[in-house]
Amino acid sequence: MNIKDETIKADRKLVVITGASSGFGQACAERFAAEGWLVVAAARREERLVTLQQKLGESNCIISALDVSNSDSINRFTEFVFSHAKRVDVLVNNAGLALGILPAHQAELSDWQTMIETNIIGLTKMTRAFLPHMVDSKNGHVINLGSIAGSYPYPGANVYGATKAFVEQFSLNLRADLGGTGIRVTNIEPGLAETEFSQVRFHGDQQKASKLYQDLEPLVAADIAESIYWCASLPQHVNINRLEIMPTCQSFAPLAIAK
Ligand code: NDP
Ligand code: 8X3
Repeated sequence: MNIKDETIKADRKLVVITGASSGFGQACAERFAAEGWLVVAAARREERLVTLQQKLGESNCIISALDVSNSDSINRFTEFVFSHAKRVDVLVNNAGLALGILPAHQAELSDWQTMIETNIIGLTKMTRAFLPHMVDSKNGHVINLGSIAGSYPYPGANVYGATKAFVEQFSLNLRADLGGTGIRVTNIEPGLAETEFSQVRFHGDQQKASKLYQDLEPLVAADIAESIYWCASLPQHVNINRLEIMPTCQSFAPLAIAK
């Protein structure tokens, strides 16, 4: 963590972004910084965060190591943020991943466990850590990264899709609990988007990942960052509950009937 005290105390809108070392998270950091927000960018790969900070400038971007699947790391990170910041305006719970595309009876249990620990438990703990501060300051917006996979089943999505269904319902239930507090909650539900997502899903098989996006126009990280920024920048009395976004080339398949 590298931070000058006066930077974080400055009276600027502050956004905390998890998984800011790549894809949507990195694009969000760039989008919010471009609008004058102070960005706290967190992820496990610190060297990536250093490059991001160099690009955005130290006065616009604070970086911190964070592993959302590790409770101590979440506690250290939360303490760090709130020992310096008066308030957090937006928390973007973006850190997440899919691992594997095998059918349920062949999938790796360890992949399932990592997805659950990251996409469900990590996101839940981050939210629980930040919410009391938001409620106390009567200010805040939790923006979660769900997925179309949380609403629509497809072969191989088994646990990944289920984690995103959790995120969808958790986001709606947060809205119910936070009624009257002024805290906003949004679930962003993107479809096919070209980031490092598929490289991670295919366990580093770059060729397989690139092939998925060949001959089509997927969403790109900047599209999602724009949507997230739009939700955050709407007037305080407007809450986008869910925002489902697909590339135009993606739509729905017929239901499968086995014969
Ligand atoms: P990327 O793989 O490009 O980025 C994922 C980010 O999550 C990285 O910065 C990674 O950082 C971070 N991350 C993963 N595990 C952890 C962890 N344990 N602790 C902290 N950070 C972690 O993928 P995307 O940008 O595409 O994905 C971002 C989110 O969007 C995910 O939740 C994903 O499920 C969701 N999504 C993606 C879609 C797509 O098609 N791309 C569509 C719908 C939703 P590091 O490894 O450095 O920790
Ligand atoms: C990622 C989108 O369609 O690959 O959440 O599951 S999809």
